[in-house]
Amino acid sequence: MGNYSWLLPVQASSFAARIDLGLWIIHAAMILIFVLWTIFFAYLLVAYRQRDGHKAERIHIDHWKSLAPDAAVLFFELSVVALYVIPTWSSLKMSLPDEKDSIVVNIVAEQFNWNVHYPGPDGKFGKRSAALIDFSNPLGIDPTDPAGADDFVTVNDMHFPVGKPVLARLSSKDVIHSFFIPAFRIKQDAVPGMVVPLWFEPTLEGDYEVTCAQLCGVGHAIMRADVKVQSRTDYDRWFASMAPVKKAGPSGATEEW
Ligand SMILES: [Cu+2]
Repeated sequence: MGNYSWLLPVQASSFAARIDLGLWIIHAAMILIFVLWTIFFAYLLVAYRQRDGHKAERIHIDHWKSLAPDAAVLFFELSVVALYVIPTWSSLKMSLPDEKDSIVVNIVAEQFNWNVHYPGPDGKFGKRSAALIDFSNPLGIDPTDPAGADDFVTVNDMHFPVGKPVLARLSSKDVIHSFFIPAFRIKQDAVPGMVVPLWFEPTLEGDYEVTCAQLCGVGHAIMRADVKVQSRTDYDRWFASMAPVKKAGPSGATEEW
């Protein structure tokens, strides 16, 4: 895929550039420190090399002065935490977009798939029950709940419109997984027994990759999904085409998704 090359993946969400800034700050600082230390070591090797008329001697070191480089690094790190990390974390993680203005989905991880539960045209999620889970109903949506009648579930295939926040409630059916879309710079653990909210806003139409970032079993490496960011029109067309085709079985249960 053209979205991935030697450097960072394409920036396809509203906060991708901000996350990348942190990566660049840290890398630039590490390169600077590496270069300065290398020059310093090279200087010591030459200045204190073995040669006639010189012999090793114990010299007095001012301990406070010798701590100056460490103090500079510590000052830099605390500055990054205070000026970049805390403000970024609080603005991206401590508040969520309004449900009214967002695409709201439930994302349920399992060995080794990503299930996405869309609420259907009524915008309401039907009740789910673990007892109702089977191959045709991977999330156990309760067919007797009217709110769930138009819900649909996709497996390893998610679609979102460009320029609108996506609010996802992330959970897991079995073990800990981690929802990771490199192009959006979003990564969040899916923990069994917890529903963890996350959000992102896609800013670039295209096809991107979702992977699992937490070793979760033998199929971890193939636990991936496609995320398609579309224009609003294309998204609406896709959404309308996904309305569940219902056939009442003997139990009245929805048989096809
Ligand atoms: Cu996984």
